[in-house]
Amino acid sequence: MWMRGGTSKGAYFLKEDLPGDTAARDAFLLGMMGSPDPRQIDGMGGADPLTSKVAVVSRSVREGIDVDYLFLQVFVDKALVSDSQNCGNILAGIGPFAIERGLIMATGEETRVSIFMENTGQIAVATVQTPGGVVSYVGDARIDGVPGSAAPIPLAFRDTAGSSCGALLPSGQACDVVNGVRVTLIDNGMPCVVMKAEDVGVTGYESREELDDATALKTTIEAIRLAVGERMNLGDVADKSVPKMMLVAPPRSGGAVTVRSFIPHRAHASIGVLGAVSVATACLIEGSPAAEVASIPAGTRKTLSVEHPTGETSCVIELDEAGAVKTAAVLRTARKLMDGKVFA
Ligand code: NQM
Repeated sequence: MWMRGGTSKGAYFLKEDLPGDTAARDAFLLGMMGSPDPRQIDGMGGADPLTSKVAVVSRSVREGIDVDYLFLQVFVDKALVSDSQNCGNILAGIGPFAIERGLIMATGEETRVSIFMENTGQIAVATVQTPGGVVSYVGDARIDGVPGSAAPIPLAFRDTAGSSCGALLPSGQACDVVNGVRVTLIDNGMPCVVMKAEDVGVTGYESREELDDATALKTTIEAIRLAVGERMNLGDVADKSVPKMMLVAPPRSGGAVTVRSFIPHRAHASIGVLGAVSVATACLIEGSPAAEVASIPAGTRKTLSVEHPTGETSCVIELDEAGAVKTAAVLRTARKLMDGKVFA
């Protein structure tokens, strides 16, 4: 099934429909998307990392969990399929897909789907609109980066700290200096390197196109990315889609912070879901470069609006008494686009 999940788009498969052998599976997915090729002309991919994504879904045998979800990033211009990250946008389509495929039954007007994210071993709970026991994609929820409106799919995350890096702050510090730039190495669901845009010579208000054309900037931040892989417990990250590079600046539209993200080589049209949660978390850490530019609302349950090139993503973050993040939630939508047979 081809679906839009949040601001991403990709193929959703039942696990049993794909080759069990990883090499055979990856060869099939590369052929299906038309990779490697910057235009993906001989496949289904949209010549953009955000539209070259795959979800592999199966019924879960884990206690209290409905389905298992493995996310795979099919690189556009490299013969590479990576399971090194989650995707919170594609996650938005998992609940509807699981219900459509009969992996779980709708339970009423709304169906809560608990999802084990295999990439990092964490759990997300999606609430899907199911009036009359059938998935509804129609509704009034709007998310920036997607035209029009659709049925709301709130996603709630728990225990995302250290999802891939083993700790929220894998270096143990709020601020590290890498190649002369002050950064926060952080993972609250997505490994990210958060730095002030001005520290790498940009404003943080550039468009996606301007950033994609900024060759010198890309060279600077890629050097930082390669330098921090080991420090983030990610090993050699040359062929990995993480960590994401996040350039922050003061908010301009009443939000908490402005971000321009690289995922990791192309600029994001908006921001990833768990990327947004990780940046919002960085804003709450005393001594971090992000905290210096952010405007933080009061209270232990905060809505942090993360401004990005095409609008904003609101993260609802709940803190415990010690000030640590307890839960994070983000509103997404999804839409079924096509159901059929795809060829590699
Ligand atoms: O951060 C893009 C996206 C993502 C990932 C990326 C995502 C997340 O926008 O959870 O959603 O960072 O590669 O789909």
